[in-house]
Parts: sequence; structure tokens; C-alpha cells
Amino acid sequence: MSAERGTQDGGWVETARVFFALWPPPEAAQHLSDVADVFAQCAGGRATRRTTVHLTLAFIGDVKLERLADLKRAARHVRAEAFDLTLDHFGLWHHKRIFWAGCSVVPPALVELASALRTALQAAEFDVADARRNFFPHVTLVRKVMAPGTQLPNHAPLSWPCAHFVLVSSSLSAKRAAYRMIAEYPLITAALSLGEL
Ligand code: 2AM
Repeated sequence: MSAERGTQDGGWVETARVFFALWPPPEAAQHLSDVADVFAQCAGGRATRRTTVHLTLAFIGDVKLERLADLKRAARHVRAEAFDLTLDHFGLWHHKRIFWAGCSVVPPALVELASALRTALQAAEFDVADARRNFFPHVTLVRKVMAPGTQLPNHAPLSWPCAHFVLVSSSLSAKRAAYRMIAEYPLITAALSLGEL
């Protein structure tokens, strides 16, 4: 999980590249990676693998290992409701060459979760990438699309229940990113709100 980075004074510091995300259950991940494979066969590009399909809530980037405990503590303070995420349409960003799945109606609980998480992270003095832009929830399915004019698919909506979010570390190699979940945070469900919180 760690990498060494040079510092201005010539020393070295161990860091992790991290982000927060919603992670789909296996069936939803399989379905989305199948859609990604089929689209990449037509349009070219690199399909997201079943094991790495996710929706990014907040991207932090490199964090010193000694700050990881603070990062986890900040996320533990986030209180947000569980919700169902329904992905019901696809899009393609030509400038980024990314094919993605998104929701035509963004659940208010998802917006509240992303906002509460950003607020908690910034209060703990972490930089959140794109924090000033509106949150646009999407699941990246294919990167480096070669033929952006390819017709977008039409599938029945796919829903997955979101009852927790995760902190993930990402190691980049020449070929692909490898992800590892390093912490998990529950969202408030009816059962939790009755007694455990
Ligand atoms: P994307 O899929 O929408 O491109 C892990 O790298 C995840 O964090 C990716 O899914 C990516 O989102 C997001 N990510 C990577 N680098 C980022 C950056 N500089 N700013 C915002 N999000 C980033």
C-alpha cells in the first residue's frame, strides 16, 4: 500500500494513494463489468474489471501513512442514511474518453453522504480533489475509449443497496490500478437508527 516520495528537504516519506467509494455487491459488479466488456469490444479502450467497479465519493490522492489514522477517524464521524443506488443510463465524456454509468435521479442520501464526507475530510485538513465542483456520481466502465461515436447501450436499470462506504488504497502500475479496501464505514439503516447509534 505504501510508496516512497521525495520531500523538499531531500528525505523520503511513505504515502498511500487513497479514495473513498461505494463498492457494489458481486452481482452488480459482474453485470457492470459485462456491460463494460461489451462496450470496449465495440468502442475500444480498457474495461473496468469486476473486482474494481466502484463509485468514487471523494478522491484524496497521496497521504502520508502517519496521517491515515486521522483520515479514518474523520470518516468515522460521517453520519448518513443508507439508500438504494439505481444506475439507469450511460454516458461518454469525449474529452476524458470515459464511458460511465449514472443515475438520472441522484438519491438525496447520496448527495448528503458525499457532502458530509467532504466536509469531515476538509475539517481534518485533507485535500479533496474537485471539492469545489458539483458532485457528479458515476461508475467508470471503460477508460481510453477509442471510438467515442459508438452508440451507447440501453439496459434495464440496475440497483444496488448502499449500506456502507469504504476507504480504498490504490497502487498504480504501468498497466492497471490495484485496489485494496482498508476500512469500511456503515451508513444508517432502520435497524441501526433504532438502537445502535
Ligand atoms: P473516475 O473513475 O471517475 O475517473 C480511483 O482512482 C478513483 O478515483 C477513480 O475511479 C477516479 O474516478 C478517481 N480519481 C482518480 N484520480 C482523480 C483525481 N485527480 N480527481 C478526482 N478523482 C480522481
